[in-house]
Amino acid sequence: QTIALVGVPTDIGAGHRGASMGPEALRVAQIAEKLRARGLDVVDRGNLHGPHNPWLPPVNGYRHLAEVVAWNQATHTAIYDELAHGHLPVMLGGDHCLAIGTISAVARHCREQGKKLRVLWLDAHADFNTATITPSGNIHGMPVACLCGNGPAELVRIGDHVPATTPDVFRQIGIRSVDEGEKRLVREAQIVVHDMRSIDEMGMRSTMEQALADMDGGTHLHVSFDVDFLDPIIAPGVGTTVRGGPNYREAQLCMEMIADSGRLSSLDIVELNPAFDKRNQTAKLAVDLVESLFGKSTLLR
Ligand code: DIR
Ligand code: MN
Ligand code: MN
Ligand code: MN
Repeated sequence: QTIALVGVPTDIGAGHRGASMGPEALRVAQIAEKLRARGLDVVDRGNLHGPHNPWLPPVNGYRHLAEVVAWNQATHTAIYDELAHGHLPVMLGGDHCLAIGTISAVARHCREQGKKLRVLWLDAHADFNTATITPSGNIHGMPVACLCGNGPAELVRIGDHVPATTPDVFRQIGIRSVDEGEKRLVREAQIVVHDMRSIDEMGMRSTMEQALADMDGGTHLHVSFDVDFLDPIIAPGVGTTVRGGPNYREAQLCMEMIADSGRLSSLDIVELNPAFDKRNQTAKLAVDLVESLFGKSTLLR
């Protein structure tokens, strides 16, 4: 199966500038070459295009809504097209608002193919904010809510179906920062959250066994990897660090267990921000983890 890298160079939904440099940082860290070295067929589609970041304050609870819509429409089209051709799309972000485009495309593909969707949301944050409760107006804090139908009409209707998907498809892992109003919405939607306390108590192994349970040959597994999932000691190159995330070994085990499931069918790598990084170390770490996600292990090839 061909892996298609799709760069989406924007920080339109973020609270800091610089995630727009993420796709190039991942290329400099040799994401394509490292996956090819594993015997995988990789094509780099280059970058999508969209509006520049005007860096304005929120309007009615949203920053840059029109620009976020434009970038997500382009992302939806590109990712849907890759899936329709049987390819495995890897979206190189860009900030996490772009998951509205990717996951709406994946959900559409699943409906057409009669597949069951499972989304692993690897993140420090729940990304379930809405216009009324957001502390920032930044739409990268809202993609899960938008995908579940709770957001502005322009974003909620991206794709072919409203809502694009439902809370039950998500498994959130690594969560340790949920805003005051957001907590109640996450509980009410009954999203399955494996927060850091739960990972501390039961370990990454049991966490991932639960998150990957009840999948079968008809399951499309999408991984939305917000790089701020990782502990900032190992991954400083993100805009919104939150201390107390998974360490290197825990992150590796997480990726290895996803690979072992054999169901990985699409991937987002988002929120990498080279402006906060040193010598591209966070991009290199992300690529190292993505190699494990695609099956690299110590003794097997
Ligand atoms: C915060 C930060 N919860 C917000 N969110 C994210 O502004 O909504 N940072 N996603 O990566
Ligand atoms: Mn092909
Ligand atoms: Mn996120
Ligand atoms: Mn995050």
